Amino acid sequence: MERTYPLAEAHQIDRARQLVGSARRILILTGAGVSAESGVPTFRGPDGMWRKFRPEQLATPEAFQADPRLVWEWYGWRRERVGACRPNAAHAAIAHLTFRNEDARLVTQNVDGLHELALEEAASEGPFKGDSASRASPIRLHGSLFQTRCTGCDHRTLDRGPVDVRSEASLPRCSECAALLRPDVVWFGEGLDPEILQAAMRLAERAEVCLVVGTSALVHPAASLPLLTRESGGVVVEVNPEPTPLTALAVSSLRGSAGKILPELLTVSAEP
Ligand code: BJW
Ligand code: ZN
Repeated sequence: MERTYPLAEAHQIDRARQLVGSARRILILTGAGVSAESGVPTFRGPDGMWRKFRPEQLATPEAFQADPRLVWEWYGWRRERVGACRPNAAHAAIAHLTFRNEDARLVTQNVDGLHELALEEAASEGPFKGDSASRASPIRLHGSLFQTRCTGCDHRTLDRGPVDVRSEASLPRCSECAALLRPDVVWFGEGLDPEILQAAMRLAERAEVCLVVGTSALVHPAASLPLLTRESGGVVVEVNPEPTPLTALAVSSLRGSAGKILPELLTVSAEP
């Protein structure tokens, strides 16, 4: 069922447009909400439950150790569901901004690959035709749904295929050492890749504006990045239909859906 959201006040959008439009160094931090209008369920929203499990029960190394078949079944289901989704107007608006301004950088918590697809679409058509999508590649804090990592030798492989979860013996195995493969994502209690986190923290510290889109801002260290921007003298602008722990910190909090607000916020009248 389609949800309706309150509309952000026009004057709030104007103010935020001014802030974002006059900044050069911009960090865009996204969460699951940016993909909600593409049909990807958020983690903590009404569709966030898979069977009777909360994500916190499945996205942990302990859950994988106890029942790898169950965890792979969840990831296989998500791969299939996300694989059928397309980027929405919010992904496109962000892709266009990062192509226009090389100091506007995207840091995402999402593992769905939709930002990358939007960049590819922008590079294959429209005003940014011919640009290399990798020029504006997002920093992925929590990994990818479409990559596996070996539990034995750490070997990583791109994998968009279905997962055979009939038994533990049929689960994906490493081509190098035959150990069990796992989704190459960051689970609760696992450290983020230190280089990736460092890069995101540096961007947060030097950003004039940190634009936070579609995250409940409950999961750290991602949710701490906008604090770094604030502490370094920058401002935080939030886009979310619901208030979050970051709302109090934000100079402007736009209540509404990312697919509606981001094109209004980020699109300039004449693109190069
Ligand atoms: C819309 C919309 C529309 C709807 N438009 N918006 C500091 C304080 C407290 C705790 C900690 C702390 N530091 C670390 C911790 C512990 C833990 C943590 O944060 N726990 C909290 C829950 C309390 N963090 C960790 O464990 C992290 N690791 C770590 O810090 O390690 C330290 C260490 C160092 C060295 C060695 C060992 C350890 C790792 C966190 C990993 C999170 N992983 C997951 C799963 C990824 C894989 C997968 O996808 O399966 O990442 S959990 C899940 O949550 C996923 C998401 O990326 C992440 C954030 O969720 P997100 O994106 O915010 O989604 P939702 O659903 O929560 O929110 C959606 C929002 O969209 C809502 O607000 C809606 O309103 C909005 N929305 N429709 C715009 N149309
Ligand atoms: Zn291996």
